[in-house]
Amino acid sequence: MNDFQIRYGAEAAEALRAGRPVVACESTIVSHGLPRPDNLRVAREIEQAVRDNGAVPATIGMVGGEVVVGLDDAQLTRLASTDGVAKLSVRDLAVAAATGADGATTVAATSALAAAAGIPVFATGGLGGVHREASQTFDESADLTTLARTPIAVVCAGVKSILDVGATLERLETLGVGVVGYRTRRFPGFFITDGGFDLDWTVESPEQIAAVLAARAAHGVQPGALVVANPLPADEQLDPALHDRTLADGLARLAADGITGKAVTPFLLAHFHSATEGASLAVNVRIILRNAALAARIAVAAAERT
Ligand code: PSU
Ligand code: MN
Repeated sequence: MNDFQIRYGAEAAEALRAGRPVVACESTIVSHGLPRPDNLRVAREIEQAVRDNGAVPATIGMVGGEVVVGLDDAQLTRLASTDGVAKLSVRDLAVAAATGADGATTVAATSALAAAAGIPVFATGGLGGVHREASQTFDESADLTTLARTPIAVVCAGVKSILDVGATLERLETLGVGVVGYRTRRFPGFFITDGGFDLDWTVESPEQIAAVLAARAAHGVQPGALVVANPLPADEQLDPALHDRTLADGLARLAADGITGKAVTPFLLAHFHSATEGASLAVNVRIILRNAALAARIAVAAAERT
């Protein structure tokens, strides 16, 4: 636990001090990835899923310029319900702090802050990655380069199919980020169970993942993250035909509206949620809750080893 310019929620601070299992949770999925008012309910359900599986949740965000690890309910409500909450990657944290901003942290910023706070496991929905047409736009999420230098396990359902999944996997390899499938050898595509690519490694249990984390730390040669890819069961995924139609339409609108940069991911997610009349939202929520539960079980297994 590090207290340099980080405010801790009471419960998270107590659990970290006592060496009890803690799971970091992300705020950008709440403020920019899910529509109101479902987002606040889901944020609370994520925390409950962590608790139900034996760990303490610490949702991370920025309130009035202060980084908070373990947002309380009033702070969570503020980030979920007010306009003008910034989307903060790592590079934004210092500027946002100095200007007293409210902000939600992306996978990149949440991982970096969680690792600084001594939290070994982080639950999210899907990673950012290499966008389609990145060879022209250079749009690759800072999630990837941050994970290359951040020692944390990130439980996710792969990367969204709105991205270039193959290119993202190649970049994770280049950057030295570990990737394992949880009980699968196929890399999931977020809304869909199978993102279309094989994985080299599969792990079978939270205990085995905790053993991977322990070996990584013991070797001391890999500075980066472990991505734990946890697919939705096939019967819970978004209908692949509906998915493909919605994606094609969303990409066309993106081009027509000239949306670029950090607005791309929120735009495409909002398009999915409205175009599928909530079907993608229900799938998105299932994904996050399943990831929160698995992350908690990994945190429990990791705490039992020490
Ligand atoms: N995946 C989701 N919902 C999200 C995001 C990812 O299912 O809201 C967010 C995460 O915070 C991720 C960010 O870090 O999108 C990536 O944005 P960008 O592509 O601008 O780096
Ligand atoms: Mn981007």
